Amino acid sequence: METHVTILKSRLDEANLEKLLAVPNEHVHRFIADAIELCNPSSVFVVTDDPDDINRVRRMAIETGEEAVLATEGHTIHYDGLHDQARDKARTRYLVPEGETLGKNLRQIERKKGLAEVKGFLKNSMNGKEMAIRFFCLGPINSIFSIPCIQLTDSYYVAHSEDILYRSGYEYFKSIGNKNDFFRFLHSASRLDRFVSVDIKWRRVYIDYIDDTVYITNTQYAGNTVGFKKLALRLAIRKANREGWLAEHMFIMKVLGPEGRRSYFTGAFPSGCGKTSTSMVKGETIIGDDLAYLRHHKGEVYAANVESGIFGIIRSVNSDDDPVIWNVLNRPGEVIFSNVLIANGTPYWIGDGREVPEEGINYSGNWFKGKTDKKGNEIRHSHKNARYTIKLSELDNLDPKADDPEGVPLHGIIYGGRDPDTWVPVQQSFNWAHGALTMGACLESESTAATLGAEGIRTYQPFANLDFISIPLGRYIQNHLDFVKGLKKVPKIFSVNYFLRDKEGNYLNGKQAKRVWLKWMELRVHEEVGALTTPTGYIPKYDDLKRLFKSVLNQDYKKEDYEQQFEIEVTELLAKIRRIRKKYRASVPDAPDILYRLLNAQKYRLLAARAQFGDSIRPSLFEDED
Ligand code: SPV
Ligand code: MN
Repeated sequence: METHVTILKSRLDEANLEKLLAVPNEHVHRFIADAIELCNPSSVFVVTDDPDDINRVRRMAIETGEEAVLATEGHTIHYDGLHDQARDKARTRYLVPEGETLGKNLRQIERKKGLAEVKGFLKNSMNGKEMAIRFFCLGPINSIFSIPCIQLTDSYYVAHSEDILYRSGYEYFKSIGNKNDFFRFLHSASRLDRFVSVDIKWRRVYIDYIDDTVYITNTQYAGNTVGFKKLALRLAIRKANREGWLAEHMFIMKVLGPEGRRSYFTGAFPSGCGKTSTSMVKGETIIGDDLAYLRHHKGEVYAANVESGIFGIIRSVNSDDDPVIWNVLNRPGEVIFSNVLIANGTPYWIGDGREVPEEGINYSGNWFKGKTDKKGNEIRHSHKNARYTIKLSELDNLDPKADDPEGVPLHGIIYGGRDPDTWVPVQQSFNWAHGALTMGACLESESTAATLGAEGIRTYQPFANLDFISIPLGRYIQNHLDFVKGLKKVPKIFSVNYFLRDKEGNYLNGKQAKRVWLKWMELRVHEEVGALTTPTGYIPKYDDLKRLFKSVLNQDYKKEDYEQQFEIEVTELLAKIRRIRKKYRASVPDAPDILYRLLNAQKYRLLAARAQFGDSIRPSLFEDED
């Protein structure tokens, strides 16, 4: 008899053993047996798709103390402590075989050394705890998008979050036979104090792409620990690159056109830059808010949501701007709140539009107004990166095709970041390569609280995916360029910028303007509205926006606002090209030549425009597109 089955027999009780052995896959058995030997849990619970098993996961999250029940039925709160509040980029590394490299942009460690280190931390880490075994499917089940995966974890908060966020895949695993092509995640929160990982300095997220396995320890923050989110994305990007498709940090939504026409868009924005709020705007429907797989189907590009839930930033969610989410967060139903303030069983967060209670409990323990940390810095009542975890099925604006195994046909792709001074609010690229390279590959954004480190620093964020790109960046870009070769229909590419500011730092657009930009893009993908040709792309004409502002928002859009918002700032745009080019020259040796050619062409168009019109060019000076 194989040794791994012997190990399973000695460590699982009869009921759990039966559930596990019903998955006829020796690779699954081996992965789990090895992990049990390493982490040494006191018990093992195999979670199937059965509601009884899933209910037990919910109960255990409360029994272990990782979640606490709130006043509203189905609501729970989880805290990550003072120091485990965001993705830890510095301690997330690829395990790279000796002699290989993934280039300067990616953090890496020699594979054998990294495996020894992280397995050292994982050794006996589940002593006295239970290991939960979870099977899921990324993308709709039984579709061209499906990727089976397994997570082993000693955190019932993590296991519970996964239930809300992903499609349960135990039966699916049973159907794939002895396939070895699945992603594996092994997580231990390790030593806890008041249910929070304490040995933060030993926090590790190590990605072994040779075995499609990720090892995670000494952290509980979902962005580090829910393997199917950004860790699976890293593995999926490698798989996509091998197989000729795209794995992206993108929402998917439907925008309604005239006479009920349905147009589907994806949008890539760095964390905390309006991705979720765009996918949720009033009047349209959502398919996903964070991760998309894009594949060829019927000679076109089709997109599917990797997930089935939202792990969303709660800051600034209020009843006026986000009525759909607000309702879900304020009525009975399954919601995990994390790192908000709880007072009298009710959650409060920054920007919720309510008065902040005098005291309560938050991620720092007992909280009161004016509380400071050891360094004397104020501890706000709710963390800036506090989150809510909900199922998409809770939303009133969920698109009927959200779970369609075929995905949805993609009409447009949008790139956006926190950009104070370069990009106009919306523009369309001249073609796929121009969009992928001058918008996707040139995306810059000010840093946010979604990752550890300083906020507000302008960083280069190609495709809003840099944190997760797991192959040399030049290859990733080339894969993008090659992706549409030979297709009958190619999606149009746009950029948006919600964060444009004037010299005094005031935002130039209201929060609702994005609804107008979406409608304009919808008309553009069907070639039903004209545009002006600027050096950086096609921009809307004033009259079209005026009409759309009226019909969508019932607002009178002023010509002077248009002139200011869509001004082409040549000096800033040239500086951006110089910044980006320097970055690519310094750290992306395999960047395709066409990137530099297109950036150069853009530079010369900007210089020619400056020679003719000066440095800040009002949009109406540009001509109609050909
Ligand atoms: C993001 O930060 O981009 C998120 C949340 O979507 S997580 O990646 O899980 O931290
Ligand atoms: Mn994200």
